[in-house]
Amino acid sequence: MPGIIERFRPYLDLPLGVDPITLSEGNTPLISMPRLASDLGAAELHIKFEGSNPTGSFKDRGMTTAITEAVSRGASAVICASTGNTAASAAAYAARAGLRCVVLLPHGGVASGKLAAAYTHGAEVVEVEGSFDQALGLARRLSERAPIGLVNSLNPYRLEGQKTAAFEITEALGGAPDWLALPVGNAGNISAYWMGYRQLADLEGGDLPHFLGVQARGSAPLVEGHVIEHPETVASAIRIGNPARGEQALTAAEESGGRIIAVPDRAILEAQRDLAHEGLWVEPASAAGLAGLRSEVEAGRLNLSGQRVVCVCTGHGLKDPQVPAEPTTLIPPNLQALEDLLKL
Ligand code: AN7
Repeated sequence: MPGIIERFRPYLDLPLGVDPITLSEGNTPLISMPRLASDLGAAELHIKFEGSNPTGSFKDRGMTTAITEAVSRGASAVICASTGNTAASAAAYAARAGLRCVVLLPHGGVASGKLAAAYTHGAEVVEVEGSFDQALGLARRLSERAPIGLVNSLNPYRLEGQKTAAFEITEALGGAPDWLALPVGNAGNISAYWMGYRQLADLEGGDLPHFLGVQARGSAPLVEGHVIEHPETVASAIRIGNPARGEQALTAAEESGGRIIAVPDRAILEAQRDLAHEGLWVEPASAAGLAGLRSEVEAGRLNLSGQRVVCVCTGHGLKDPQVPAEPTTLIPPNLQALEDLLKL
């Protein structure tokens, strides 16, 4: 399968004539969720399941473009700060390209599967005694002084790749959805989606979706209107207090006729469980979009009647398997014990 660069090359602002560094990212499923749609009072709800990208998150779309561009400039090393998914993706694509990769992680703040991925792909993993925002500050400053390319979403080529998810959704639905809900952390992704939809509307006409960007309540700088020094949330991927593309995200939400809101962790975990009970295991941050839709509908601020809704689930649950201990039952290896237990 071709990756997103080959599929969407004419629509991407990328240096010409370089071979893509790709892991066949993109082309992720759009999964219909009729029961959850009806709970929301919506005509249709589809999940864009970005967890089925090669490293388990949407970051791969932006990393194929960022690493390809870095290679085209002759870079030999890249760096990023990360709450985990960017690190895993950068490590994988840098490995593919034969580049040195350094990842800066907030100490103790990264899910186990993401940390393991970064190590396994051969990145140099550095933990910073501080927040993601502080780690990003370091990565940014180093990249300005030393020959090492920054592959966080401050890098415009990241957004070039990530906007292709908007193209795929429009392709699959035959048009833009009415509402698009997604989590917001460093705010690159919502900015990229808006670039994608705007580009399509300019080229082909058609409607633009309204955006519902969702932050976790303890990490909601774009809702509170100021930097959060010590962001807190169970959704570690979006534990970000000073989003690099915050202004752009607010503009995108406003221009789309939508908004950015915050939801409590409890709502995020409920949405994660409900998606899992529909067969889709996403990481906590990825459930924020659904949690946000529910909270707006319940509060009477959003009427989805007759509406086609897409919710972007950004990362796979397998990378963040920290779930509250579910009771399991231990039995001796005999049929009677199993029948007694299951009451069959
Ligand atoms: C699953 O990996 O910032 O608003 O360093 O991993 O574009 O930041 C991850 C962010 C949503 C938020 N869902 O996207 C990182 C990082 C998942 C994520 C987001 C992230 P942005």
